[in-house]
Amino acid sequence: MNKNQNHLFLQAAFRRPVPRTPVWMMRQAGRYLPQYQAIRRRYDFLTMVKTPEVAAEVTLQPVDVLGVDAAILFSDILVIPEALGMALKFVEGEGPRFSNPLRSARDVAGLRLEGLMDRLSYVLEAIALTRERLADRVPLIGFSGAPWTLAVYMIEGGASRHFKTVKQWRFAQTGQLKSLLHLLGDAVVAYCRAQIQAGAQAIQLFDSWAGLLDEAGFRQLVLPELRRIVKAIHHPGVPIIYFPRGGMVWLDALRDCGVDVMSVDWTLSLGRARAALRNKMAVQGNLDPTALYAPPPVIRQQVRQMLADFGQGTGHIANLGHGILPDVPVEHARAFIEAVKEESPHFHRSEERQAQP
Ligand code: 1CP
Repeated sequence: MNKNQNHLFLQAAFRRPVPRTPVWMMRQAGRYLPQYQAIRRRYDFLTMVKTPEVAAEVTLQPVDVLGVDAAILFSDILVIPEALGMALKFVEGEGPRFSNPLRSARDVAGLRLEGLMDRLSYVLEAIALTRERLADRVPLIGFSGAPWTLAVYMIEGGASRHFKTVKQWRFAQTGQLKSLLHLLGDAVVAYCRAQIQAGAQAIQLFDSWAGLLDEAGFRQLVLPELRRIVKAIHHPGVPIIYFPRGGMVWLDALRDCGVDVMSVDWTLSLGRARAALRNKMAVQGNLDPTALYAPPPVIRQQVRQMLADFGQGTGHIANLGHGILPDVPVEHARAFIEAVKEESPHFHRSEERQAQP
């Protein structure tokens, strides 16, 4: 196998020339895969996450079944709050729940940062085992929730309709929220550094609830922690990806946040995202995940549009604009991956033509 091809994802993340656009999908290790469901029937979700053998196996499934250009560790963003001392449960058909959501400054003070990585050692073991099994076929992405998104779950206790409690903190208990975000920043730094040490070849920071904030809140509460984290976890050759879902209106403010790749949701075309970022970093994304319910010919046409929206040049990692949905047919996921692989070389060939004198 061509070694250079294997690292398309890393090349594109650093905006080096690539023969085609690399592609993977957020939440690619998950319920839409029958191979995942078969294992999931035997274990509950947290047991899977905490058993390195199982986590490694599930991480490899989309690489084997779909031929994606990167693997992402099978885990969850909520393992940090759990390791800080919060009781986490995944309720069938409902999602994650904390039985003791944060309610006061005292609750924040009770979170245990000390010894955090001892309690998360299963993640590092899973990374080492996955790297071994991957044998360098494709790079392995490690990840963490960003502080704001972690705080949303820790304060709300789970998914929420109006996010009243966390908004209450944002407007009426800002100091308390800031100290929580700072503590989470420290946790994210320790966690990401350890993942890189263990073998993660890229880090994605998921800020899935960025879009709940107002602009002043985003600037005051999210950006400073993001900059601090990015500086602290920087490691040569390991790109950092940031995914602020719903935060596309703030891309201009994110231009100088220091990440290598901005993960773009489906609301903004890649061309406009690139312009807002002044071409300072690579972009990842951004097909609407619900487009995968459409028949494969429509998926292919949408992929062509996405590639055309990005335009000429390197620095695009194809992905969805958010995670793949659990009831998408596997054949449609495959159609997405194959369409990127087959359609994108045309864009890269014209780039070569342009480069010739
Ligand atoms: O029932 C099951 O089998 C569990 C479903 C599931 C899965 C497969 C959950 C529960 N988490 C995961 C894996 C997961 N979560 C990965 C694995 C790697 C991959 O394939 O991408 C990753 C990266 C995550 C990250 C994650 N968890 C995010 C950020 C990304 C996003 O989608 O916004 C968030 C918000 C979570 C919380 C979470 N965990 C699980 C669910 C159903 C949720 C969302 C809850 C909600 O709707 O608020």
